[in-house]
Amino acid sequence: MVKTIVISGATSGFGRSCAERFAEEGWKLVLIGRRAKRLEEMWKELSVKTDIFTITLDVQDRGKVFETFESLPVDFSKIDVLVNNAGLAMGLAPAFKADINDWDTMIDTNIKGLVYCTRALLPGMVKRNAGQIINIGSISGNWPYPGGNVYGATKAFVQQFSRNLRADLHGTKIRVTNLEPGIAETEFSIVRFKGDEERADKVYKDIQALKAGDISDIVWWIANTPEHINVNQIEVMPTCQTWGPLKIHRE
Ligand code: NDP
Ligand code: 8X3
Repeated sequence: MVKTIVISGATSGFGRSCAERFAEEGWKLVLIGRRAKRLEEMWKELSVKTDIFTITLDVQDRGKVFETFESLPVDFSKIDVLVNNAGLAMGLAPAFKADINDWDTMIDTNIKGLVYCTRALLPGMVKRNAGQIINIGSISGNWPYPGGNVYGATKAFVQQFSRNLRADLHGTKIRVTNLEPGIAETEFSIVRFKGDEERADKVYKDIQALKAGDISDIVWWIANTPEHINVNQIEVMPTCQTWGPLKIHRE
């Protein structure tokens, strides 16, 4: 039986790489993103390999998220895996200088968007007593860093939400994982720095950051673990990334 995966944030980075990987393996894809042109290009590229349904959708829009998932075409309506990947960081300013609009956008996307997609698809999974949710958290949900303020806090939410989902799904066959990557070279920093590509490039200068394909490999592995195994959480960093010491301010 061909499986179906929903990937939010499929137009770039981890999401795009997951789409390519799962298409290669013959899964049916439901791809979500705001950039319609990219979705169209991906449909053209990947539909030679598998069946694809693309949805231009902003996951911040609660009404549209529910409407969309309630009206999926029959062939794409039995979702085996949901990858809640759509997300972003905006800015790196300290909390006392950060743009409050950026905070709203991160909360609305990384928390509320993820919650909407989950809530919309979960009843079907429970009814079928089958399914898997793979949330894309971040090391920033585990470890603080200057300027990480609301971004990291949204990812801490994702971690605890993932665990609480497991608690609610006790006794079902539905599995939930929080995958927590460290620094990875995608469009993430271009978005964080609002299109400043020079600043974004500096983030990855002279380092071997994680690649989108590293993460899609892990997503593929999680999705193919035997049904009796639930991977609760996985934190991955590139080897070049480690923790800093605690800082002490001296007068
Ligand atoms: P990219 O910027 O390359 O990809 C982000 C994706 O999310 C895009 O496809 C974008 O599509 C989509 N997206 C953003 N906002 C929305 C929205 N409101 N509705 C629908 N789709 C949306 O970044 P990454 O691939 O790196 O990021 C993917 C996830 O991984 C994010 O949750 C991020 O926080 C997380 N992460 C990233 C790390 C990194 O260092 N790169 C490390 C740890 C976690 P579109 O613009 O078309 O809507
Ligand atoms: C992205 C990783 O460390 O840049 O979630 O916040 S980090």
